[in-house]
Amino acid sequence: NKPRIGLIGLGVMGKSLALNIAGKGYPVSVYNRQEGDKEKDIAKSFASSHDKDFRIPAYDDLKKFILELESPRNILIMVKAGSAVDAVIKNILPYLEEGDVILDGGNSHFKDTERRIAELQKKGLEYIGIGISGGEEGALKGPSIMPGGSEKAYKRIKPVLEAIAAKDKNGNACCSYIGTGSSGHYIKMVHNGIEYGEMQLIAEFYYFMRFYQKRSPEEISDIFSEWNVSEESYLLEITSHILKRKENEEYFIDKILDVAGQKGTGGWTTNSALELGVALDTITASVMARNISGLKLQKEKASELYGEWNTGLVDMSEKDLFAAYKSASIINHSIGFELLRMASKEYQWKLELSEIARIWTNGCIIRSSFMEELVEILGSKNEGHLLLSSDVIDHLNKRKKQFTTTISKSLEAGCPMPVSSAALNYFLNFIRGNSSANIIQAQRDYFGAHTYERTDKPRGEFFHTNWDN
Ligand code: NBP
Repeated sequence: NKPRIGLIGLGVMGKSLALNIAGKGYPVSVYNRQEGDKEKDIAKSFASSHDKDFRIPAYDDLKKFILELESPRNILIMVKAGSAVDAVIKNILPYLEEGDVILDGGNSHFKDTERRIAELQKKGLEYIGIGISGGEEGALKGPSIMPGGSEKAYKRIKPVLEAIAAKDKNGNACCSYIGTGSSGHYIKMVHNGIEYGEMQLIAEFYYFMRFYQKRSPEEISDIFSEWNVSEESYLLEITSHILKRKENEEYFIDKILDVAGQKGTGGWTTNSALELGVALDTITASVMARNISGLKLQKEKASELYGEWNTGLVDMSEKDLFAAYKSASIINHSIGFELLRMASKEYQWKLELSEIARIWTNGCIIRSSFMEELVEILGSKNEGHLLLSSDVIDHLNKRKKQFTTTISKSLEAGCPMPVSSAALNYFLNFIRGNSSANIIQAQRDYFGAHTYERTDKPRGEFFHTNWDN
């Protein structure tokens, strides 16, 4: 008896997931709201355009849609995160019965998921927050799926989720029960944070090669293709494709306005790191880089006022650039996984980091050969910071000179490298046994009597100095 999924929200992701579910032989019914003068009957026209392949019952009447799903129901919500999810829950609640499960497959904020779990539990309903990554194509062909919440409820729909998920190199589903509460949505948020960092890193190396080495998009595309051989990465691969594209003999990339959008998950990751007191340099820098890109008019004015800061062509080999890119990317991943480690402790989720890396090896946007490596590294009982693991130390040590020289030369030439330089700064800060923080502690004690610990006394003992004497 295969569990039926009732899917609400036939946007980009909802449509692809419905087809994926039907294609794997699981029954699925669909509903989409009818709004104003929009195309009539979104659900029915979707179902009829695929009726040669699948029979997908489609509804424009919410009550009928819910009541015709056999109990206990499995309702997958695929709508815009935020108030739309609450609106859908409010609208379906009157028709639900104890034991029904609501699955939220959107990018909901983990705290919203936590609140919804608590509210729905009181009504005898289960709620599963599912992180889904892979975009439109992934949703259709096999995304990476990160379900968190009630394990009992998860087990009921596990066969469907495993069937539609991408498969790792051993043929296992890139879908795994993450943990209780909002852990599924939390790790999807951090996945997106790492993704922000990786995207910005590639953008920085493109920008450097394009404007500080005067290479054409085509040449850079070839370089990214080469890098993609040693460091297979979905984001490198698609950027290489992007850079090859032309429109009327001109590079298409030059037709795209350089103002970056964002839907929030990167910033949420930064907020969470601030709440937990975790350093998140690269991911935060990537969010800020998107924010600065929005100051388009002021940036154009500033470029006139400050004149050319570009000191000319920078002679640097593709090998050196790759070494710097790879180092920064390793540090960006380490920072993301460190946040997961600390969040797992704080929220008592018992996250299995190696398993999380495994379900990120395929289907999702940050899949790469390094993610494959991380499955092993994180699985070898590494309990601490990833930067302390021997494989990562080897990676970074052998590229030390190329990393520091590349970043300092590019900055010297006037090229903005927000994430690459944040990675280098984080790393340099991390690998020094001492730091400048004693000055901070002295300053805090000086003006605010905040006290400090002493190097010649045990940790936990606090002292104050009367600095006027
Ligand atoms: P779309 O914008 O393509 O579709 C949004 C859907 O939400 C539409 O079906 C829309 O109905 C429905 N909706 C909205 Br908006 N407000 C609603 C409301 N108040 N009541 C009922 N339905 C409502 O989004 P999408 O790209 O499919 O994304 C869906 C979720 O998946 C989001 O949380 C997104 O962040 C997440 N996600 C997206 C991607 C991606 O690559 N696109 C990847 C991973 C996760 P309508 O048609 O009537 O407006």
